Amino acid sequence: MDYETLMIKKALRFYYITDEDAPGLPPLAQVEIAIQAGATMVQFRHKAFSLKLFDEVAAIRDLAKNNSVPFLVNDDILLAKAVSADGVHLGQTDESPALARRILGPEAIVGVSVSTLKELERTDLTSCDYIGTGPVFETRTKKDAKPTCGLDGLGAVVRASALPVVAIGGINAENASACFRHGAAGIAVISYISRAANPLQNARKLWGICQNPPPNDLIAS
Ligand code: 3NM
Repeated sequence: MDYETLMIKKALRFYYITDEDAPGLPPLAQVEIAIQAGATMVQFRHKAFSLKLFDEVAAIRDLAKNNSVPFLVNDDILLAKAVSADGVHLGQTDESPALARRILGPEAIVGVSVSTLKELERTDLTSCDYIGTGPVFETRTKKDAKPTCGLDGLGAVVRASALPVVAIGGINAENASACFRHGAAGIAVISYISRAANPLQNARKLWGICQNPPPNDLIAS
């Protein structure tokens, strides 16, 4: 495995994504908690972003950078560029990873969402560093989430893809280990932290698993 892939896999291990709707816990405070617990990558996600929120994004970027945690922006390549993010995460209906690569440059981290093997087939991965696959489990955080793919769906994408895969959707301390056993390089989490009664406690539980994840059963089988 080349050095770059190793670094990406390490960053994907415990990936926190911000929640614009978490009652009483704004995104910056969420990220503080996630990083305090050990988050290895942070993504700013806001479905109704406007430039009024630019200072908030910049503060989250600074917090991540000061802690040497890669910082990505969801969907918006120009915002990623404007805030000097380390990269962008794109959905299937966003601009292409190739355009993100052209705008953000060779060092940027570019991720893409792939829910099914069919989507994997039609996605040009040449400009991508990693894949996000989900929802693995039921989620109430993403309004337009696709049907769950389950652990088998996750494993199928892992087997068919040369890129590292981060599992997303409904992930918590009870099911995170299974995602690693099905070959995920990491877990991406929102509400198990952002909407928890005790966000730091939940984040620490996840880090406990991510720090020393179980081996990938797919390699053995
Ligand atoms: N993307 P939670 S599921 C942002 O399937 C997102 O691509 C998904 O939130 C996908 O951890 C999801 O609260 C929401 O379930 C994840």
